[in-house]
Amino acid sequence: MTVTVTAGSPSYPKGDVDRSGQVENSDLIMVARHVVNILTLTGEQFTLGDMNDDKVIDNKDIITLAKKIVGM
Ligand SMILES: [Ca+2]
Repeated sequence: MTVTVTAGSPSYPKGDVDRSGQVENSDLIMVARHVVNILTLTGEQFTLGDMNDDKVIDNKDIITLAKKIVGM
């Protein structure tokens, strides 16, 4: 028997910027790149990276995301 799970509208955990299903170092790198203007996060990725929902991605979000990754 094969069970196929189809997510109609997938939702990702806060901080999962690359939408891999896990909050990990690669997400932190993307947020850091956004902060230093190497990368521009938009739409859902921006929302996922804006850890404190203040509509700005800055150092505070990097710190919050880093703490989440290391389990603090
Ligand atoms: Ca923020």
